[in-house]
Amino acid sequence: MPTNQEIAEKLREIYNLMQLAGENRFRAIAFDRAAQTIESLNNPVMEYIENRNLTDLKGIGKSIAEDIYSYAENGSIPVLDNLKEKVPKGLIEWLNISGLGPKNIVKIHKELGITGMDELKTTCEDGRVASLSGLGDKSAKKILKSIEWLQQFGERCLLSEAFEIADVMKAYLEEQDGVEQIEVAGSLRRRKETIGDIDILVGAEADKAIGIFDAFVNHDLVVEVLGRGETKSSIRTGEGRQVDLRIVQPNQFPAALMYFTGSKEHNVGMRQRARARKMSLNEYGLFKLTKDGETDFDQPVDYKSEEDIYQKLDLHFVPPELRENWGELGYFEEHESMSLVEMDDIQGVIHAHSTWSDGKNTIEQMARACLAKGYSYLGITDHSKTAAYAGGLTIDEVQKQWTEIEELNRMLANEGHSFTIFKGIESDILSDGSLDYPDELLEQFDFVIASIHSGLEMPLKSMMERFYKAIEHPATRILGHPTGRLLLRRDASKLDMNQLIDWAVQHDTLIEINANPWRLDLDWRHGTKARESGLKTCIGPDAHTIDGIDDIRYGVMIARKGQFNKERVINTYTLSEFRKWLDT
Ligand code: DGT
Ligand code: CA
Ligand code: CA
Ligand code: ZN
Repeated sequence: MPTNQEIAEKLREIYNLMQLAGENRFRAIAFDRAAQTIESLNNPVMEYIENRNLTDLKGIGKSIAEDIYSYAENGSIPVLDNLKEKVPKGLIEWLNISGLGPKNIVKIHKELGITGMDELKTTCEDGRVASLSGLGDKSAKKILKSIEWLQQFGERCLLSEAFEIADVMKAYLEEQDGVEQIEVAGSLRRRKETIGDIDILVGAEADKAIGIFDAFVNHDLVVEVLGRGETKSSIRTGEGRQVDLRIVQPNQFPAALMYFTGSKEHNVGMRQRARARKMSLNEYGLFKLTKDGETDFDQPVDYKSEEDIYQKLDLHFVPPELRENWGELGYFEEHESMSLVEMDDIQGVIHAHSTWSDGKNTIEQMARACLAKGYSYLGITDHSKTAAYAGGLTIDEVQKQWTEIEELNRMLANEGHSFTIFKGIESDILSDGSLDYPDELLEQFDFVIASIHSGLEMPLKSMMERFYKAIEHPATRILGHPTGRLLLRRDASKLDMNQLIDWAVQHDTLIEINANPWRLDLDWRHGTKARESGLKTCIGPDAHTIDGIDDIRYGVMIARKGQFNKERVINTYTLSEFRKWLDT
């Protein structure tokens, strides 16, 4: 049974191919709109398919409805199949190149007669792309840079994507006969913001391994088996993600888990510590050394858990998120633990958009969703007026929005909820560093998130001046997604994050951890600096839909990796504590 997501993807594929095939633009856009409608449906699209009433949905006409019925019935859509035959395969990949739209793709393809990514790269380098009318030197350089990005990172995916695949796979493998222990390892267990491949580790007796691997390679997600051995198998999913499954003896599980969790650098440090204590640590376990300094496999050191292994090396347990070689071995030699924020600590949702700007849900829908998810406050932060592309609010609209929020708060209180919607704004930081409304208006918001959305490529010095002005502005409480990066897509702005953290602390401004899986900045790599400076943050989902609120989980993962405890995350405050914080 196709999911909403799957059908939306098919429709979007048609949209992309139509553009490349030079079809009528409005016909193509209709598919994109239909994809959006289905993506944001709150109930399964199958219900509409079964009732044959898809056309009841906004933006879905008779012909697209037929396409969807066809897909649900026989797994194919004639118009899609035709398009696939018409459009050279390589060109579809070009759509991933940011800054290269379908019109130019078709132009380059027709005029230079190329379809491959490498050919495109060469023709960007040798000036052929630049010589085409309407493209030029600058475009060629931009395309080249994007290709380099793609080739460098195309094999990686977002934490969120890997997390969802691993969740499904883990739940499935857990049920298999003989699985005694199971854990996700690798960069995913360490909660890196992007993931190369997904590593899963199982503890099972050797005679159970065949059956478990059989189940693994036959899972629905698998489109290709990359390798199958006695202790390890690898597969690829439809989206091109690789999953490695390793099976070890149950008694080896803790050492193997530590080894395959990494990071490699953390492992190197651990092995050195073992050697210094006349022991040897590897993926099979912890062993004594022989007189000649060789691993003595006949003399294993007893352990039952990762904790035990750390303890044998005179360390306290290092949470997986922190195993990145920033000095964690030194830290956990001295400290018993580091207190880290948890998902259950989060009390409120700060940084959310509504239909007043570019969000897909109304404030009331967002608020009720927050209530249902157990939160006790919501800080609505639509875009400010300069962000016209995102439906930024005029001064007049701000006033109207406030009236709506006050009414909603009264209504929720009357229903007996102890829940508050706060009047926030995500104000653009303009290129000179000023905020987007007059000071008198800014002061009246409950809080202001100041964010940069344009002019992201300024030189370092002017960028820092711009940030300073925004941070020192008395209305600014939070600096939003500070680097402007989009993971795997767009580089961070040039900035001196250490300086930014110092300024933020001096002016009692938070630096957000934006929980949108594409952003996840403040980057965890600044965690030590942030902790030592006492920087505070709030974990903001930057939600544009009800579902987007749940991205908070990824923000919490990054906050933990960035060494944040509960106290330094403002949206762990209770409603009354948060209100108090707003008043300071
Ligand atoms: P990724 O997949 O690129 O996001 O990053 P990881 O860390 O998951 O790397 P991966 O999948 O190549 O290997 C998983 C873990 O296995 C890695 O974090 C540490 C361990 N490991 C793999 N190869 C080596 C190695 O050559 N030396 C050491 N010390 N550890 C290794
Ligand atoms: Ca990996
Ligand atoms: Ca791997
Ligand atoms: Zn923003």
